[in-house]
Amino acid sequence: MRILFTADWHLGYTLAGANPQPRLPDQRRNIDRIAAYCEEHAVDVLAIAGDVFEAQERGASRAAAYAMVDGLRAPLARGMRVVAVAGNHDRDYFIDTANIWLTAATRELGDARTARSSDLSSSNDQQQIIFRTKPDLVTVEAGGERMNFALLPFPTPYRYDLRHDDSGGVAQRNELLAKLFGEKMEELRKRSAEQRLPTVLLTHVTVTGTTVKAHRISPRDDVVIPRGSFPEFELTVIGHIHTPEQIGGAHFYYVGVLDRMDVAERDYDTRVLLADIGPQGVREITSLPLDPTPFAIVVAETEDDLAAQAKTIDRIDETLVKLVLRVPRGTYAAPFLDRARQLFPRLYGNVEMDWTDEDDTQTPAVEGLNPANVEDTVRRYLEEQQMPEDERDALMGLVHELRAKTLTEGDA
Ligand SMILES: [Mn+2]
Repeated sequence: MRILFTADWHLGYTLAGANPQPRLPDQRRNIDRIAAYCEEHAVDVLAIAGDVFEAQERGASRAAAYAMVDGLRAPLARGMRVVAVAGNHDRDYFIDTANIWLTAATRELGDARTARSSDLSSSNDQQQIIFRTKPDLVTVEAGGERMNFALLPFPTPYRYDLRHDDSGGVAQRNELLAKLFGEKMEELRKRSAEQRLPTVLLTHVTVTGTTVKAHRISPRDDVVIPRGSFPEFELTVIGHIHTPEQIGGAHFYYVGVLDRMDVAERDYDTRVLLADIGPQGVREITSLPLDPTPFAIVVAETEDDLAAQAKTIDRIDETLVKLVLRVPRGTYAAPFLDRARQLFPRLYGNVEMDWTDEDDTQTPAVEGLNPANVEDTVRRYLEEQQMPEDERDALMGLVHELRAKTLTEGDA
């Protein structure tokens, strides 16, 4: 059975700030490439290891789901299945909605297919779109072979039935979640072993031993699972960490992000994994390249600098540019910004000001301030301040509330 693995699509995500840049066209270009791989290699299952959707409001969510179905039209019409787990960015209610939309859209494609040939009716008994927000073991049959997917979404209290008990705080909650995650994983392994089927673990979580931090989540909110607590499945494929990476010698992989999310990921070589799995496990596994969007940081002191740097960027119409202005405090920046917008069609986010008359010895209280993600930035600031834990938790609670309120107003 041939399975194509991918993760961290973040469909519908927009680079926010004063110069917002929607990413759906970049994502769609890479979905099209994935669809072409699926056809070229007659892929039976497309497996997505979490963070499939990240759209902030209804219109963008619908566009994201549509881009997915439309991009995957050919393999879906052929009968390819999609198996996915929810990541930390996937909202449970939206996954349920997406399940319905995708199933309906796929059924329309399928009707044309069944009209052409009737011998596919047995495979129609199985669900074609399998998105899970709760742990589950799913058997998939294709090309006369059967195998299991152990599906473990990113751990949240709701998904892993953790009864809420506020006495312990975030650290204890995460410890409990890690324990429940381990227990679920072992339970699925046992059930699968009884069926004597090869098993792929698909999940979205941080594993100890990775060198890179998870994308836009503070260590306080992240649940970390020790590598040693993973049972040996035939293949383990994980999302959440955006760099493609094999961990250790076993078939244990971070598949990597669909496309570079921001300038911090500008060196990532994006890819998907194509695996052929038989009754004895992995027959073959290969890495296929995606088409990452170029990113650049432009640091300029004068308008002439801007023009000179624009000339050094090859694919200027595609390149997402982060601009840093090195000017004396009080410089009138508007002409710079106008010029920058003309020169760099995909200038994104807020322009960073690096004041040249600033005292060099003064270091920022928190590294990598990100105006596009207020909550995470404030969280990281609070983490670095000396204060009692309960005070920090209370402050963070307020920030969370404020952000939830802003999002609700944004939705309306
Ligand atoms: Mn994630």
